[in-house]
Amino acid sequence: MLSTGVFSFAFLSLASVARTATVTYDWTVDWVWAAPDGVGRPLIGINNAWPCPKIEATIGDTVIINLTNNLGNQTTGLHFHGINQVLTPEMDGPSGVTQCPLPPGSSLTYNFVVDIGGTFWYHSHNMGQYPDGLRGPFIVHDPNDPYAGTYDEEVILTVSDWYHNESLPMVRNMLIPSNNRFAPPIPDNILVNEGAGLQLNFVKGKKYRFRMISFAALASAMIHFNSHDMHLIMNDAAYLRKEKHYMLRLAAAQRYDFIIECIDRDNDNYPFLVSLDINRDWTNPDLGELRWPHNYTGYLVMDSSKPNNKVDVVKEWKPADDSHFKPYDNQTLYGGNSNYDKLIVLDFAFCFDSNGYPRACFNNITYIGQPVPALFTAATTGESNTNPAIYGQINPFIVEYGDIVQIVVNNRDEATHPFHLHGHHFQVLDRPKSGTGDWPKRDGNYNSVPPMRDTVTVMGKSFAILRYQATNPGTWLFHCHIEWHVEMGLTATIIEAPDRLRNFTFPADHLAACQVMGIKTSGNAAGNTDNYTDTSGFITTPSTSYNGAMYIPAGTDKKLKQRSRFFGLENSFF
Ligand SMILES: *[C@@H]1O[C@H](CO)[C@@H](O)[C@H](O)[C@H]1NC(C)=O
Ligand SMILES: *[C@@H]1O[C@H](CO)[C@@H](O)[C@H](O)[C@H]1NC(C)=O
Ligand SMILES: *[C@@H]1O[C@H](CO)[C@@H](O)[C@H](O)[C@H]1NC(C)=O
Ligand SMILES: *[C@@H]1O[C@H](CO)[C@@H](O)[C@H](O)[C@H]1NC(C)=O
Ligand SMILES: *[C@@H]1O[C@H](CO)[C@@H](O)[C@H](O)[C@H]1NC(C)=O
Ligand SMILES: *[C@@H]1O[C@H](CO)[C@@H](O)[C@H](O)[C@H]1NC(C)=O
Ligand SMILES: *[C@@H]1O[C@H](CO)[C@@H](O)[C@H](O)[C@H]1NC(C)=O
Ligand SMILES: *[C@@H]1O[C@H](CO)[C@@H](O)[C@H](O)[C@H]1NC(C)=O
Ligand SMILES: [Cu+2]
Repeated sequence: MLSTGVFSFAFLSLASVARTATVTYDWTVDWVWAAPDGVGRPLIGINNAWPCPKIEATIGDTVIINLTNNLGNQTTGLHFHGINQVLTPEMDGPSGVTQCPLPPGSSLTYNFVVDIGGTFWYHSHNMGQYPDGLRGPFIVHDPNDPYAGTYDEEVILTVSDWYHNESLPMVRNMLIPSNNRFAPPIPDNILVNEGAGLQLNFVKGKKYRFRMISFAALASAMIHFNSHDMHLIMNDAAYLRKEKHYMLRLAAAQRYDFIIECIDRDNDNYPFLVSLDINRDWTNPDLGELRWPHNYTGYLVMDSSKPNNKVDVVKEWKPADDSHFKPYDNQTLYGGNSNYDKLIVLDFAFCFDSNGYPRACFNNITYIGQPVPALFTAATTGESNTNPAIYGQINPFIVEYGDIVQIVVNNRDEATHPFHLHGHHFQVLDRPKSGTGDWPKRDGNYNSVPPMRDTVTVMGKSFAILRYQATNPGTWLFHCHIEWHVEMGLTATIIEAPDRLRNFTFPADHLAACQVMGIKTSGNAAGNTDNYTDTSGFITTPSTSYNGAMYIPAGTDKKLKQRSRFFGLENSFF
């Protein structure tokens, strides 16, 4: 069943949620053959199956995942998107940041406490790997959910763009000098619940809590239900005051929880439409050259003897403006309108590296992974760990414990981009429309009760103002969640409360993974433990040969590698 692709997540029964203090998963990561949209391809699954299973826990639970890499030819790792990893920064998962890539044949245990409830997801955060399938839902139940009792059943609804090629060759084709317009891979299809043809049981009078998650690598998803409104209660695992909406837009990695009541009408089967938005800016008709190429119709089925032949017609997509959603707790903006401790201004534009390869830059600097992951540098360089220069070209920004941090993203590109922060949810103080230009370098009148998210869409040629309080020591990425742009370097690193990371110790399996990979676990970005400000060995130009997550055993002769690529043997073990 799992490999056929026509797969529906069953309705979840609330009664079946076990209230255990520890939730344990034993997972292998494997190549699996599947055809989610009818086209077969190799996919990365878990325990020899795909779609990947869901993680389910209750607030306060410890989640333990023992992950074994059985891929043979690729490294791996997992990130738990939206889980803030309070006191466990080493469990966040991005390769080269908080851990080394997990090599084939090795195991690594993720062990952390889930502190807030809501709808999350997990995914590989290792070299463009999650679009190959390594992603799944992560649900955290909240015993004090303010909306408990206002719905009868829960439904997970995942949406994603889908590619018939593997990530590695697609990113290789993207990172070439002739791609001087920075074109990303364009999806071949759309998946809902990792397959096609979704039909959900829909019973008169019942209320359903949808947990909608975007697993996308590039595209956003517009959603509309025929004859039924969405009563929105959460965005990105942050409660909202209940609001009625008829269209929503989920950017890559975002989540919406909403309640739909099966209205008492004519015992019909109701279509819903999910449309893939790969336009550069859906609000700008001039940039709609790729308007809605992939539509998906699913059905809420009241009477299974009736045919599902209706379609949901949407004349124009006008999704709700999520920058004006209202947080449930009425939390006002941290610090007050223009009162904050640390300002980080990130001007995003596409750029070229010194070899003429297309890249994405913050402040004219592209992120380049360094020999030593940032958290290891922070943990092993003593007093020097407050010096951003020792971390190498990872766009490091130091913030102190307790700082109220304001991040400004100026998007100089015409397209919209969804930005995600690890380690925190942030308030969205302002997110003006496309064409507004840069932040005017002074604080305006911000939304005094701003919504909280972990991923925000920044409009084309415009900006966004985000704020959070730095009470979570760690090395946290801030990046565009378009996976193809991550591979272009559209990432910054917040080094948070480094004074509290000194002498941080890593679990033995983390260190063992690094050892197998031949990666140093102490010193500055190049592993220099004598002179932290000595930048020799730092990587300052991105490699011209992109190998993605391909496993290259430590010490493999470089020439042999190049020759094997030349002969098209990149999938072999040399
Ligand atoms: C993790 O799983 C691997 C493979 O099944 C096993 O060898 C290892 O002992 C497990 N580790 C832990 C900590 O359970
Ligand atoms: C997928 O691979 C085929 C064959 O190499 C190529 O023609 C096509 O352009 C690729 N698609 C993408 C999105 O890269
Ligand atoms: C998808 O649906 C939208 C809205 O109904 C429509 O504008 C668009 O043309 C559709 N796309 C395709 C490929 O049918
Ligand atoms: C938030 O404010 C609204 C409107 O004033 C009010 O109805 C609601 O009770 C408040 N919620 C909380 C949790 O204080
Ligand atoms: C950006 O950096 C490149 C070199 O990496 C330099 O040539 C260019 O002038 C810089 N642009 C700006 C706007 O600073
Ligand atoms: C941290 O380790 C260094 C040596 O690596 C030692 O001098 C220092 O006392 C340690 N600090 C703490 C707070 O343990
Ligand atoms: C550390 O390296 C920097 C840069 O190479 C050099 O200027 C400095 O003198 C070195 N410090 C020591 C103590 O060797
Ligand atoms: C690894 O193996 C899978 C499954 O056989 C294959 O599809 C893939 O292209 C191989 N190579 C790399 C570098 O992933
Ligand atoms: Cu993420």
